[in-house]
Amino acid sequence: MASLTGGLSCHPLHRSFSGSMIAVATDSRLAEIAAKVDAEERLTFEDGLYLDEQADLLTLGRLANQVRQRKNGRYAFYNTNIHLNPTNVCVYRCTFCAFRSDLKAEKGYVFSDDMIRERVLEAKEQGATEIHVVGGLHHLKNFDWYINVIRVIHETWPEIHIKAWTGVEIQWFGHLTKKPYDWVLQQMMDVGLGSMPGGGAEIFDEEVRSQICEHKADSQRWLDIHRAAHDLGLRTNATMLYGHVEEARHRVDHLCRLRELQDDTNGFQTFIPLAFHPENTGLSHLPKPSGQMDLRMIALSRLMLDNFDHIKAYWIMLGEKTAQVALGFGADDLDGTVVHELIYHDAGAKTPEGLTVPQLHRLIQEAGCEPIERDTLYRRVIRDGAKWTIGEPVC
Ligand code: V47
Ligand code: SF4
Repeated sequence: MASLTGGLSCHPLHRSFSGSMIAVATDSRLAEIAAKVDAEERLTFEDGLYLDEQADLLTLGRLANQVRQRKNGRYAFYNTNIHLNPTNVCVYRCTFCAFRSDLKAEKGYVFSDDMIRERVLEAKEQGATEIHVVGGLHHLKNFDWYINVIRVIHETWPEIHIKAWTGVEIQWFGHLTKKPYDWVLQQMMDVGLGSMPGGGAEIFDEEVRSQICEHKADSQRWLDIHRAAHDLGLRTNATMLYGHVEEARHRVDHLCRLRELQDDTNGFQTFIPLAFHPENTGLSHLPKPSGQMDLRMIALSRLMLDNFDHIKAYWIMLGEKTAQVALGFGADDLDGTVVHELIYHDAGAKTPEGLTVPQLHRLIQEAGCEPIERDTLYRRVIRDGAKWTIGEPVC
């Protein structure tokens, strides 16, 4: 008969909970890393690689949870938000993308000003504090068209925070206008841009990038754009797309490059590991990342990104169940109510199109955490019936 600790412990990635304690006691390398986590010391690239390739899930989770508790206690954040993807027509052809459309394809769409206004009024009706705006790089739309998207949102409802445009889109606007990134960003801020989401980062390694998103902004440009945004006082997020053709060394390298920039600017708010969804993409022959991998990426990110305040378990792509468990593996944020998400649903995500606040509360409370509604900038949202006000930063 298999012993309680030994049944699954033959492979280091499959240890039981008590096996996780034994792992630290018997694996001197893991013990060394655990001691660094205890002492709040920075982990090296080699530490990260060891954790990614060798550590069992429960040890990873236990260490990551230790950091999460230190930074955010029992709090688990969410926000009330809505998505707007103003066009899916895109000049690029990232192999992992199911959302994009060719210019003349039947699937292609472009939002009119009225459609944008309607979406904003829907957000207002739902009490959303944030609108998340990203889309394709349309062959025929000029910079003014993208400026107009932000202007229309802001004029329709100035109170809503506009989190818009990935680094890839900002790079495209630079290409269209032949102006530097800080000029492009300033123009957007002048019409209402409040912060930037973390998309477009994918995997920074140039070789991997050439396989999955050959032509779009390279890693240095993505990092330069986020640096320029931080220098202008814009807060931004960062992501990493995992579970496709990359290897552990690429993931750890990605996290180290982000950590380096954050050391300089402290402008990133949250990191979101994004699980690859293969359906309807050019990589549909690949399997979806497993639950094991999803939790490992949350935990690894929490441990490597010691200078990031928040790690987001984006429930839309992880599924509610894994996102809930991730709150005990290093994540402290679930993103939000997320109405009208298209990028993952086009790629086969089976999650609902949105969650209600009571549903988010239940997920968080069952995980033993305290739900805190935040705005985009991690300030507490105080609700009084249909009205809301913004309080102090939570942590
Ligand atoms: O850059 C595209 C990814 C990103 C697929 O900042 C895919 O708060 C998996 O960045 N499978 C856009 N991923 C979404 C994004 C995001 C999401 C939620 C919150 C925030 C934030 C940012 O989605 C893209 C790409 O990395 N993506 N296609 C796919 N098939
Ligand atoms: Fe275009 Fe973005 Fe899709 Fe790449 S991920 S094809 S840039 S919409």
